[in-house]
Amino acid sequence: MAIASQESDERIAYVACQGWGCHEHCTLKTFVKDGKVVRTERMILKGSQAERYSLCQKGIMAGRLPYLPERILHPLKRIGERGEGKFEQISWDQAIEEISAKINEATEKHGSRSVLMNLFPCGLTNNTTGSLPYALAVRFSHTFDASVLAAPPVDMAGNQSCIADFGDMIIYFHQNTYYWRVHRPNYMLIWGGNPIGWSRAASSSRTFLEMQEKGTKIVDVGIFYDTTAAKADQFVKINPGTDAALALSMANVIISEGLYDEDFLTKHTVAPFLVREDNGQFLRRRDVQSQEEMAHAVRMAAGGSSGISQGYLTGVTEGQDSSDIVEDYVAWNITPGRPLFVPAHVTDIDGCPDLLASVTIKGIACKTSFLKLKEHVSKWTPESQEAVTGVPAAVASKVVHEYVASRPSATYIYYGMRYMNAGQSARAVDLLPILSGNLGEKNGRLMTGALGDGHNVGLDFGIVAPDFELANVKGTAANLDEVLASFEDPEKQQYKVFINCFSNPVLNWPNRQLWTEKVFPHMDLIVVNELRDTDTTAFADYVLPEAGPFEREEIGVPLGDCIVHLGAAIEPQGEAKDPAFIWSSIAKRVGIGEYFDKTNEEWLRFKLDTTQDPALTELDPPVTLDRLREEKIIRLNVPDEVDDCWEAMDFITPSGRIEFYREELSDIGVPMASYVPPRIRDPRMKKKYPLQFFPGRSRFFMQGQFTEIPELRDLAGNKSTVGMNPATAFERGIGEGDAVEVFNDRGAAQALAHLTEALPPGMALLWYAYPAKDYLTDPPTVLSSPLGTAETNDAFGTECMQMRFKAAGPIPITLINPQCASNETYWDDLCDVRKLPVA
Ligand SMILES: Nc1nc2c(c(=O)[nH]1)N[C@H]1C(S)=C(S)[C@@H](COP(=O)(O)OP(=O)(O)OC[C@H]3O[C@@H](n4cnc5c(=O)[nH]c(N)nc54)[C@H](O)[C@@H]3O)O[C@H]1N2
Ligand SMILES: Nc1nc2c(c(=O)[nH]1)N[C@H]1C(S)=C(S)[C@@H](COP(=O)(O)OP(=O)(O)OC[C@H]3O[C@@H](n4cnc5c(=O)[nH]c(N)nc54)[C@H](O)[C@@H]3O)O[C@H]1N2
Ligand code: SF4
Ligand SMILES: [Mo]
Repeated sequence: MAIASQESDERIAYVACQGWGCHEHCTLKTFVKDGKVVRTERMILKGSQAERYSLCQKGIMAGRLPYLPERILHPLKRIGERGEGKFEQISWDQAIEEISAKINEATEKHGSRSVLMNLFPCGLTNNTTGSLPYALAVRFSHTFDASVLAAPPVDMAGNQSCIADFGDMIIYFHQNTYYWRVHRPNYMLIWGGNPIGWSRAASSSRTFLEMQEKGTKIVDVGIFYDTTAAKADQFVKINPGTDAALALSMANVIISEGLYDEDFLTKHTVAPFLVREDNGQFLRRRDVQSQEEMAHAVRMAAGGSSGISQGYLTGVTEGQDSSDIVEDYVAWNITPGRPLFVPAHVTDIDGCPDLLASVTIKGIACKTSFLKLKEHVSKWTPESQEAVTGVPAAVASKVVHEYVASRPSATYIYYGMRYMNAGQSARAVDLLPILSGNLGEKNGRLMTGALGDGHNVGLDFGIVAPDFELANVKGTAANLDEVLASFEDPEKQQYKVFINCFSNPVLNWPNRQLWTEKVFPHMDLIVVNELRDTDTTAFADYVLPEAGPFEREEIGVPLGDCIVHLGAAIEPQGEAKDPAFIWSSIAKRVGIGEYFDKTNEEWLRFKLDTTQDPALTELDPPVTLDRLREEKIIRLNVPDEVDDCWEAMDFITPSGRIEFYREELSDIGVPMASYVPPRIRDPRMKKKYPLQFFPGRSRFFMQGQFTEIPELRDLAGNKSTVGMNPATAFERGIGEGDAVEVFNDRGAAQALAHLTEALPPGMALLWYAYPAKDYLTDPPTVLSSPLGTAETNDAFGTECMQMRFKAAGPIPITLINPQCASNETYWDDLCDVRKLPVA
């Protein structure tokens, strides 16, 4: 019975996996012995979905993270040049004193907004339910009135398409792929991304494979033969960045062959609404009725008129007055032909709208947005798209016909389309579930960028502040291009202090030179709050060691249905401190101590005691920290069913409907999804650099994390390689294992060649996430475009963010996770490869 007694010495704690940024949100059942983590296992929750968790290799190895040599154990002060990575160990007192003094100095000279905070939380565990490191950093920015750097342009395909089509992104990001294990579709279109066995390596991979086993056909649209393609029933290989052309041709098939769901389009989309030919705006009641007519309509409604012909004579919904109705949308009744007025957020139209109407009312020529879409997509047929996408016409036609005929069919768009035109590509793919009505099917739906935490339980995301009036929230958002512009113009807000928390921009926010040469030299102080040595800490003046997920106590709602006591598995290593210590210490010395009067534990109690969310407040006995410490996992008061964000079909777009036609975008020429060639297809550029540069994410790392764990490094091959099709290599005289240089005008990186038929000719793939110190020369991202600058901004990106802020209403910008108004171009740069001379 030695085994039993050995086991009885072990303590169990639950810890959020540090690879949480893969959006699987796995939680590690962590076994602790003699104060050390010995192993991690998957965790079993409570309720009908208790078994939904799995772990990937990273979760199984995560217990190594606290003990790695790269771990930062003490506060550090730079002694070498920035970038050299030479530091001395100092005391917390000295670190806090010196940092605070510099913040005060910058504030005196340039105002508190000269403090620029990078708070991008993707790589932070428990980020979607308001973990304390995030919440307190945000609280600091709000109380200090600092500038918060708008998040880097990542994952823009889903961000922009959700904003344009459905009003915002966050609502749709809480979806979990587990949903499809319960509501299995007949057909699954995975478009742009590599979820199976790679980017969604745990529960989601299981979902897809289980679905397939039960009969769902999986079709994957991608550019190379990745792990998802290998598992799919059909792989559709497409030329990089050309997805909109294929998707628009499929939309054309659905419309021209009458395969669309008229009822769905009429109720839930802007399809019936007339658009003015003169200005591209939706026709409004004020355009066709006089003040008098509208006032009359309101009176009629108030008097309880007969109801016959209501649409024409009154069309006034209960509760509307003459000031609301001016904005009503206008549809066209089939017989008799007459306008139908439709207020925003009303689904049932009183009449029989003609989806294909083209009419002139009061001298204004109009067409329905559906007719406009029909005309817009008509140039893209399965045949015409072939030259652009490389997808044979017969394949395009077969896929769309099967997708429609297999209803309910589902669509999963992930983030693989990382090109300047990503938002347009994803909007085009959105048309398939919208037009076919599969979006309205319980066993169909669309997932775009699912963050995966299901029921969105409000534990005060990002602010820890029911004590806080929204009006008191200070601070502002700053785009990187504004920051860069400020260096050229002393009249503008100057930025002098850079505080970076839980992200690694020098590695992950291309390009590297942007930070090291353009931003950092202007900063009087760079503070990095980290767990480990990174490419960004190398440039810090001070590094503050934070207690990691195993070490600090937290509460979290990993998948939306259970609240879990997290962390506190082991003591903080070295002198690492919890976030309450770090932020309170600085706050006291920069004049905002009153807002930071609690310890980590007190914040957790406060958070639980003040929450207003019925998922928690209606539990009996109430969830206190003591109860949670005891029970570890408590089932929340949420429905047993998986969360379904599409259920209500009420959208926060201006019309309350799905807006595949967006009037705000008509002035910039893209009211509807359009094919815009990606930059890598520009013939002039291609002449100079013929290959697509693809710095992709590694299977065994989570962005820049896990790269130090020896076992995972071994799995990943221990070094970055340049993947190439043999034909591409042969043209350049390159063989397997040759040392090569990948280069373009921005820079060059060296690695060994790896030849593989899995990649199409014309690309060079580097798994990018190894730190700079692993390369003999520069790391690969020196070749990438500088994201978030004028080079990657455009009118569409800017307009998307404007629409997002407008939809959010009066909420302070820093509370809605401001994101760069630019596009991501991770795969949208060109390069060439040459063999290096043998040394
Ligand atoms: N192992 C691991 N998992 C991760 C991460 C990690 O670093 N490592 N990172 C996490 C994060 S932050 C994110 S955002 C997600 C991203 O996860 P995904 O979106 O799934 O992955 P990406 O690496 O962006 O996408 C790469 C895939 O996109 C496809 N692709 C590339 N270009 C095109 C194109 O033009 N058209 C189409 N249709 N497909 C194309 C390729 O076939 C390629 O396999 O992964 C998360 N999961
Ligand atoms: N070339 C290239 N670049 C890319 C991508 C790509 O595919 N190719 N993918 C892009 C995408 S989609 C994303 S989302 C971004 C991700 O970019 P990042 O968010 O920068 O990604 P990570 O490498 O996960 O960085 C998270 C950092 O936070 C630290 N950290 C983790 N937990 C804590 C904590 O509790 N406290 C503190 N203080 N620190 C913590 C980790 O040690 C790690 O260094 O990268 C983007 N960059
Ligand atoms: S890295 Fe692996 S174990 Fe960790 S959350 Fe992602 S899938 Fe789960
Ligand atoms: Mo991401």
